[in-house]
Amino acid sequence: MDNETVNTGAADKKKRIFSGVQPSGNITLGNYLGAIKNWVALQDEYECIYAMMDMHTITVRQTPAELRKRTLELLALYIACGIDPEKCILFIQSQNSAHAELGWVLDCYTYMGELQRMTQFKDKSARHADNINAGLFTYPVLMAADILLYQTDYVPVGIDQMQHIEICRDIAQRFNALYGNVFTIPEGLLVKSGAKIMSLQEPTKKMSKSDPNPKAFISMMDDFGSIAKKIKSAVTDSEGVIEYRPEDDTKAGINNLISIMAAVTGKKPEEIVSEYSGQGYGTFKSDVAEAVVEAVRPIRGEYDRIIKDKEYLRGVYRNGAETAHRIADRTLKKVYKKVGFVID
Ligand code: ATP
Ligand code: LTN
Repeated sequence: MDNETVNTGAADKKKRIFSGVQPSGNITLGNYLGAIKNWVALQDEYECIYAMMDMHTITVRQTPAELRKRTLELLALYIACGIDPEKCILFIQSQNSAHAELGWVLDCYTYMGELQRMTQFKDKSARHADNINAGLFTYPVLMAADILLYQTDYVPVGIDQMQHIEICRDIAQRFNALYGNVFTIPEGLLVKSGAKIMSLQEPTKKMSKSDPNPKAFISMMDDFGSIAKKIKSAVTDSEGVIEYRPEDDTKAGINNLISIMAAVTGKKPEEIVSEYSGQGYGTFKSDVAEAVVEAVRPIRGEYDRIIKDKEYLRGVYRNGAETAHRIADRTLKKVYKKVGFVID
């Protein structure tokens, strides 16, 4: 984590963090290492708000009952990973109407040309050519609303989301230039290791929970046997040398396994390389598999316990929505007043 971003503000006022994951599928090891794991470390130092981004999820067609179920599972997983509902605000995006409301206003301050450049839009519209809906196109505007509503200072995300953070900053700066200091300008917060975990089958592509090939990703819900099997059958190269060369695509598979090992053990890639120098891929893969299983095991234990307690989970998200609404409403009122809506 970038230490320069440690709270240096007024002693009594913690800086604010906002982030979220879409309940769009089984949460992957990439989501965990690139995002959720790092949120845990931030909760003592910052005021943290973490949401289940269900409104973003419907930009791609979902089965309603599944979406509802996965939203709760995601909340249980956040808590199982160590996010403490006593310290953080945890809520479901659709339970705070301010997101859609600010999203609409910001739509009117965002240009088509800016949105057309977004990589995620280009990727997803290619993958879902039969459903290129307007929501998929304006996705980054809703994401900007999510962040700006809370006067967020930092947004911890994986590298794939940095383009969305940039457009959020542009929209906020444009709005502030017109109306004065309405929004805090947020910054993305990247982790050093785990910021981009790649597919196990096509290691030049990011590991994605919506990948149609289940061998390409590790789900946090996979049984331990299949986690090990997927890692052992990960695509590598024929060179047979354990070296970390992030700029070399022919080493993408090994680079990725080294990154995964680094992220789960907290070691540096160079340390791992020297530990395994001269050894074959087989031994290394077995050790990576074991390290990943050991990282996932305690989370799964907690998850299995928490997911059964629906009343507890309901208490957490209801409570979270109430607090989130209260904070967001202050920003929304300010925005409505600035653009000329009658607010009393
Ligand atoms: P989808 O496949 O449905 O687009 P996704 O797996 O890309 O989903 P998101 O919900 O878009 O996941 O992302 C949640 C968080 O996880 C974001 O902060 C994102 O940057 C991070 N993340 C997603 N995939 C990876 C990955 N492969 N490596 C590291 N971080 C990732
Ligand atoms: N776009 C993100 C999910 C997301 C998000 C946010 C992350 C929606 N709104 C606000 C951080 C802050 C994704 O696909 N990972």
